[in-house]
Amino acid sequence: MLSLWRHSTASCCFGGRRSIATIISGNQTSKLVRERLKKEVDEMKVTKVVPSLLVLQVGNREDSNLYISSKMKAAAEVGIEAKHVRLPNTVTQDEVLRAIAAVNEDASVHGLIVQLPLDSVNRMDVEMVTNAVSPLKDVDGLSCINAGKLSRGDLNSCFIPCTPNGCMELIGQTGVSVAGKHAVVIGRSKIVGAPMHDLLLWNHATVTTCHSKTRDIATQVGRADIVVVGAGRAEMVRGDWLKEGCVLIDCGINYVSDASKPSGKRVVGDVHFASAYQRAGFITPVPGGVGPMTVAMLMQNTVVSARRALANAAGHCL
Ligand code: NAP
Ligand code: LUD
Repeated sequence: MLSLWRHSTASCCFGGRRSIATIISGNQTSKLVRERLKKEVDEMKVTKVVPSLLVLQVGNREDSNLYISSKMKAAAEVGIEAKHVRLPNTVTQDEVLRAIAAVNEDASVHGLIVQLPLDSVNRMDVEMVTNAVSPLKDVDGLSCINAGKLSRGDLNSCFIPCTPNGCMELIGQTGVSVAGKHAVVIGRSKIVGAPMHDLLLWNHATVTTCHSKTRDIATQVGRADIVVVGAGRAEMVRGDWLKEGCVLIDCGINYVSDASKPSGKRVVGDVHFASAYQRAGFITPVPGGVGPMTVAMLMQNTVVSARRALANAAGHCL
């Protein structure tokens, strides 16, 4: 449990309440993952295979640029060869599909992701674009083949989406076992909520998934031993919703205006940190929580993909 921080500030015991939460650091946990992967990539060098990743971006969104640059930096650190291809926002869907098909055919690339959202002036069918990525290179785990395997509990033969996979790593850091626990997921998107539900379920939690039509979310959350939030609503989950001592994982990345910052904005999660910190047993911060784990898990999936490609090539030579 190297990456847990017990803050030394005075703990709160008003009215017999327990003390403040332990912070689960994604910055520290992701660093450990990157160090482990670097060793694995170094060991692969004898095989002359260097894991390689291609990140395809459509348009030029500022947030996507930031996330992609973190991915490029992590890849360089681990020893993964990474390429960032940016197509202009005037590109057509056919051109995007052709670019994907070309990478699918290129045996030197082990991982391909299409950064979302697609920032294009033309109509794009996102489902068609994500499904065009070969399931064997789909290191984001967003194609329906990988998502289908995950939903059936076939966890060892699919790529698991990076954000939920990172959340599971962070939950693992707490030492709290998932099996038999009641977990609540807020959100049902293809990239966060739905795969998070599947992962918790197949790790034997009893899972309730909430969404925008769920009535009385606070009551649902109050029953949970483990809460994962991916709603995209700044500071929505309040401390007084929580069961005392729960594990609280905040995927939210929301930019709110803040005149005291040079940029005029700051990033907050989907959890009201100050109140949740008084009640949860473990909590992830934003920034420095789930975000860096998303990047680390992408590196892990890319290394796994390269290893599978190598094993396949060896099989063909026999
Ligand atoms: P999304 O596609 O907009 O999905 C949001 C989900 O939350 C939907 O299922 C929606 O319900 C539900 N929801 C929205 N408002 C709600 C409310 N008031 N109560 C209950 N449920 C509500 O967003 P996403 O891509 O999953 O991302 C969610 C958040 O995570 C965003 O802040 C995003 O920036 C962040 N994110 C972070 C990472 C990371 O690495 N840290 C990665 C991906 C996303 P409906 O289905 O009914 O619409
Ligand atoms: N699309 C992602 N779209 C957006 N935060 C990310 C992300 C790093 N195909 C596809 O990379 O996995 C994806 N695959 N996503 N995201 C969000 C989502 C995608 C979000 C945050 C971070 C990747 C990150 O490193 C830092 C942190 O939380 O500490 C910095 C946050 C900040 O803005 O300061």
